[in-house]
Amino acid sequence: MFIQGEEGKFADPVKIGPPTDMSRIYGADGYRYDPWSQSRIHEVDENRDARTDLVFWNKDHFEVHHQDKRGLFAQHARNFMREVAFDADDLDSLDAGNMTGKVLHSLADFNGDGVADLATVSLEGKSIARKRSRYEVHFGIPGSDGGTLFAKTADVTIQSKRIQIGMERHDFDRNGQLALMFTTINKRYLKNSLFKTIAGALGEDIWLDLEFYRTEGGLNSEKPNAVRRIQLSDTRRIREPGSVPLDVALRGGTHEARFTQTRHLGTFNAPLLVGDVTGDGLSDLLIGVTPTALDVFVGVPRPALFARQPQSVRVAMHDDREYTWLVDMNKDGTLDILLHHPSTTVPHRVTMLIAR
Ligand SMILES: [Ca+2]
Ligand SMILES: [Ca+2]
Ligand SMILES: [Ca+2]
Ligand SMILES: [Ca+2]
Repeated sequence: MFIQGEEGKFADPVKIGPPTDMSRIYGADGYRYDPWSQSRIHEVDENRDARTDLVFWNKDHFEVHHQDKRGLFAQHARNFMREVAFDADDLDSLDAGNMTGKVLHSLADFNGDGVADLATVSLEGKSIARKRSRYEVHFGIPGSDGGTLFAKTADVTIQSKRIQIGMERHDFDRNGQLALMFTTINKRYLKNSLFKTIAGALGEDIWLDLEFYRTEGGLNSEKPNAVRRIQLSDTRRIREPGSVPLDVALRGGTHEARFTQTRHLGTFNAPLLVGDVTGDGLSDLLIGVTPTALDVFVGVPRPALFARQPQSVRVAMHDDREYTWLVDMNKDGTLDILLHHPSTTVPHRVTMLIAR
């Protein structure tokens, strides 16, 4: 890590984290596949001095590089022990073998008390019928030495009848309180059968649920505050088989091998964007629904997160989340939509939608 100072000079580099497994990083056509996430560095304020520190898991303990007043990170890491048991810190380990285990998901302040918390994800059950997934959050406790401890037992468990294949954090109303977005899949889409193959050939689509949980005043894991659906496969390409193997579902659309896998060549992840495109400070949810339409669920104040009915925007969409971004192109404080349409036959195109 090279930190640039005020005069443009870079400080001495700091080596952080385990060695990056470069074999899992494919060329530049993977916009979303970054070596930084491959190194599994967590950004939290471990010593609670209001400066973000960098933490990583090193085989059997955490190591933290504290940030100093100048914005530089300590050359030497300090160890802190774990109290929470898990098998690995690498999410990729869940999509291999019989796909069971408990993995460190992330360190972040989930309950907004300023102390870092620890989240794990577990998969249990060898067969799809017995498969169960679970996210657990262990709230951080201020340690007597100024550091952070994690409670041994989970404070919050978020379970679903469906299989949770991913979790992202978003601060939807920019009040420092995170909301969690789980992507889940019904088990019936994970089982291949002659019936599913026929249904797939007839165009039955696979759907994912997006389950949103607010965390204000503690994480309520009983029931999501909002659920929206997103289509998994893209019927514009080859017919998909109406089911998807769990390992492919767990890898999602941004993994390194998606261009070389032989099944599920079609777009795995339909466009999904979260950000404020209306300029009211509340994040909106944008989902690509057809090649020519984008559904915009406008953000609303709590307890709901989004308007019930979407506004449909007509636009030649890219069918792949990989090529869509929200960026403020004209610097007016409202996010705009940027689409890259790659092509092997004609020059690449870029489309911009400026939010007004
Ligand atoms: Ca700190
Ligand atoms: Ca916390
Ligand atoms: Ca908004
Ligand atoms: Ca703008």
